Amino acid sequence: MGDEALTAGAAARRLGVAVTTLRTWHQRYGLGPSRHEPGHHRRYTREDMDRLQVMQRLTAQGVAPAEAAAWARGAPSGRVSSPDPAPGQGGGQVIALGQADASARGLARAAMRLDAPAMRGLLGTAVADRGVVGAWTEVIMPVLIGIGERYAATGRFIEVEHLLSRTVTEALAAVPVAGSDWNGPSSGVFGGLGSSPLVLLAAADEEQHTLPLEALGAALAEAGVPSRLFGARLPPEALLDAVDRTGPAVVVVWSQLPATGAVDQLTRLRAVPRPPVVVAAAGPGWPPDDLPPGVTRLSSLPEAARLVTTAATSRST
Ligand code: B12
Repeated sequence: MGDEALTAGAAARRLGVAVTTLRTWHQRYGLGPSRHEPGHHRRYTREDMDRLQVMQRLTAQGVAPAEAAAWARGAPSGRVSSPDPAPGQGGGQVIALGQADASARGLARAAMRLDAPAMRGLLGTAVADRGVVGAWTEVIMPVLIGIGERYAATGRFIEVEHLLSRTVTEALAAVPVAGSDWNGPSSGVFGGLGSSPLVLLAAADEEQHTLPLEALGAALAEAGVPSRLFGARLPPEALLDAVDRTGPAVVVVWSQLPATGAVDQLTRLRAVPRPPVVVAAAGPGWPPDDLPPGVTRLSSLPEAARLVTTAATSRST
């Protein structure tokens, strides 16, 4: 943090707690901001943040707030010792995030504490402030990749991954379709562009990873483009039936793992009587340089949102 001093909002984001929690800690336990510049609200210095981190960690471990505050007040440099974490609390565990920004760090901390309300708050703020693409690439993706690495290194924290995934799903599903009474990417209600969504988003056969597709559905919703988002592991026959019944302009199939990236799923989509204008393969599970003719590869969320919006909008006009 250097000499930088933080407002209450910035301090709360960095810690992954609500601003009201910081106020309570200030008023009841004396853990307030100490830097004062005339004409400005007080700011949290690095030493204040060290104390707050101790407070946050101990309260998350079940230590009573007054006791936690006493430990925290004895922590001027962040090198303070603290009581052992309560059994099962995983105290002191962190997700390594490299250069990720403060909101991503706050989300990672809230995820490791299994604090779903704090995660919801941070995700809601990130989507509102940065839009879906910004929230996904700057805040959500770094934390997902970090927790994936943590899992690979330790075989642990599957519970963190599941709760984080669940809250990300909730935040993305809550994005309404702009300019429409259609209810968002996971809704089946028709409306918006024409009478039925022209975009179909599906996970490949046996593929359980769906969050990037959910991000795409939310980014499209934000751009006013409704989509039908199927959940995990859509069998290829069911996908063909859905295409046959709804005649979409665009079908995006997500494969995260090479084991689910069999390209015949894509070939068959091109061979239906009324093929979609765009059949797209998205995700790292597809072969790197061997897609069937006529299949478009999508490599990032901004690219996918742009291309799908263009294809769906030109078909609807
Ligand atoms: C969340 C998660 C889960 C959740 C998924 C929940 C859900 N609703 O999606 C659950 C718990 C279900 C799960 C299950 C499993 N998982 Co998992 N999971 C993850 C995690 C943490 C995030 C997945 C994700 O959303 N990635 C998307 C972004 C964040 O990452 P990315 O794909 O690398 O992003 C690149 C591109 O895809 C692109 N991109 C990013 N976003 C978007 C969006 C669009 C639209 C586009 C076009 C591109 C794009 O940009 C990035 C840079 O190139 C990853 C870690 C990781 N690094 O991905 C592990 C990970 C993918 N899982 C892994 C594993 C091993 C599994 C399981 C096999 C575990 C098990 N033993 O059961 C099962 C898979 C079962 C199956 N058949 O699918 C491994 C895969 C290793 C490998 N390469 O083979 C990973 C990498 C974790 C790890 N490091 O070990 N998982």
